[in-house]
Amino acid sequence: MTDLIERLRAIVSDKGLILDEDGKHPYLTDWRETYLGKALAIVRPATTEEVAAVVKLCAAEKVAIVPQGGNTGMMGGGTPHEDGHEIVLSLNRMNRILDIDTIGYTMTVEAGVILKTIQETAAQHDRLFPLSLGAEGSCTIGGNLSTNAGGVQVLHYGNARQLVLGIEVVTPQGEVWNGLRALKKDNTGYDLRDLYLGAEGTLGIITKAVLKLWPKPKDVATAWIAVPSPEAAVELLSGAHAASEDNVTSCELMARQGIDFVLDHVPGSTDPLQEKYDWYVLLEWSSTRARRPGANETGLAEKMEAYLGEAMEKGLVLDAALAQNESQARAFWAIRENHSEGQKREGPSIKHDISVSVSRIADFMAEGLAAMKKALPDCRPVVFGHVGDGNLHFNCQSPPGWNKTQFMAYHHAISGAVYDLVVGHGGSISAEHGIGRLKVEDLAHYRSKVEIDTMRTIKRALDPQNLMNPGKILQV
Ligand code: FAD
Ligand code: 2HG
Ligand code: ZN
Repeated sequence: MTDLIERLRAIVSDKGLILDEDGKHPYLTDWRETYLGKALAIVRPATTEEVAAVVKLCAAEKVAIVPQGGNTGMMGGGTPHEDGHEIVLSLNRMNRILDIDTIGYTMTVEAGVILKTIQETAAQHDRLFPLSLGAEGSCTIGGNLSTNAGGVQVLHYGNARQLVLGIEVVTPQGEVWNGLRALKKDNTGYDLRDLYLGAEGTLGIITKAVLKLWPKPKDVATAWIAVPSPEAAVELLSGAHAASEDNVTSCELMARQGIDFVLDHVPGSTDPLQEKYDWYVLLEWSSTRARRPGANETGLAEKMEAYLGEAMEKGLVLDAALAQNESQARAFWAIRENHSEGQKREGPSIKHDISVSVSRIADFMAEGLAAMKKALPDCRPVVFGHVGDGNLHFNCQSPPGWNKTQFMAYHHAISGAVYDLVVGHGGSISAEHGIGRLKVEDLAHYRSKVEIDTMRTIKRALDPQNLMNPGKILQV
C-alpha cells in the first residue's frame, strides 16, 4: 500500500494527495449525509495526463476509483464504499476555462470547473450557459454531465446532455479518448459521447467538455403565483407557451410544506405573498429581444401580467406577485432553490425524483399523495419540482420529531408505493438525479431484464475489471 501511495504521489505530487483523516472527510460523505465511506487516498490530478496515469496505475494494481466533482450528488454516486479499498479521484483541481468561442457559441472547459463559474464566464461574453440548479455554486460540469443533470431551465434548453457538443474521457484502461469536437453534426458510428453522459463515472472519467452557448436573455419576467391545484398549474403552463410567444424558460411547482421549511430554516427568506395557499408556481419567461429605450412596445412583464390577469378570471390563479426587479426575482428563486436545504435542516426525508408525462401529473399527484399517507399516515409530503418537464421531487418528510432509524423502517413501504404508481403511469423512478448507490436495487427491479442485461454488457465490455465506480448504477 505504501508503494501505491508513493507511486500516486509521484504522479500528482503532494498537492494532489490527501491522506489525513480530517482532510479526507468531506470527500467521504455525500451532501445528504446518507453514506460515510473510507478511501485509501483522495487523489486530485491537475491534468488529463495525470488522470490517465493514475487510472493506469490503479488498473495495474486492481484498485477501484470513485470519480468525484463537487460532491453535491443526491444518490451517493460519488461516495466510496465502507471497506476502504478504493481511491476517490477528485477533479476539483482541473478547473480551467480553456476557450470561449463567441462566434461558434461554444466554451471549452476542464471537468472540475464549478457550474456558476461557467454561467458567469458566458454572461461576461454576452452569452448564456443555461444549466441552472440549486447546487450551481459547488457542483462541477463533470458531475453535471456524468449525472445528465436537469435543473430549472430544461423546459426551454434541455438537460445537460443537450448542452454539450464534445467530451474528453479517460477510459478504465487509462487511455485518453479525445472527443472534444465542436460539431453539431457528426454521425460517425456509435455515439460514444452519449454513453459517457449520465454514466455516473461507471464507464470512465470525463476530463474536458465543449459546451454549447446561447444568446443572453435581455428581457426577463418572473412571477410567484398561488394556484388552486397541480391541475391548474399544468393548465397555466400550457397556455403560457403561446401567451409568452414560446418564451417560457422555467415553470416550477411547490406545495406549501416545502416553502414553510425554507421560511423556518433558511435565514433571510420571506414569503412573497401575504396569504398562505396550498400550491405555488414560479414562472419565468425570457427573451433575447431587448426592449428598445423609448419604443412603445410591450415587454414580457406586461405580457405576463396580462396573461396572469386572464388566468385569474378563469380561476387558474389565486394570487400573484410579479418581480419588480432582479433582486426580487432572485428572492423568489432562493425560496425555490432552498427547498433541499430546508428539508435537510428539518430532519430525515425520503426523496423520489420521479417523472411522468405532463398531462398525467394531476392524476399521479392525487394517487401518489394518498399512497404515501397510506404507507405512513403521519408523514409529511414535500412536493416540488420541474412541473414543465413532468419531473416532481415527490419527497416525504418524517413525522415531526422522528429520528432517521425510526423513519427509514418505512422506506420500502413508502418508496415502493410511489414507484409502483410512477411505473404504472409510464413514468421514471429517476428523472434527473441518477441511480448512484441508493437506487441500484430499484433500477434492477423496475427496468426490464433486457435493459439491465444490455447495460451490464456495456459495463463489462468497457470496464472488465469493474474498477470504475463499482457498485454504482449496477451490480455486475
Ligand atoms: P458529484 O456529486 O461529485 O458526482 C455525481 C456523480 O458523477 C458520481 O457518480 C460521480 O462519481 C460522477 N462524477 C463526477 N464527476 C465526474 C467526472 N468528471 N467524470 C466521471 N464521473 C464523474 N440535480 C439535477 O439534476 N437538477 C437539480 O435541480 C438539482 N438540484 C440540486 C440542488 C441541490 C441543493 C443539491 C445538493 C443537488 C442538486 N442536484 C440537482 C443533484 C446533483 O446531480 C447536481 O448537483 C450535480 O449534477 C452533481 O455535480 P457534482 O459535481 O457535485 O457531482
Ligand atoms: C431541485 O430541483 C433538486 O431542487 C433537488 O433536484 C431536489 O432535494 C430534492 O429532492
Ligand atoms: Zn430537481
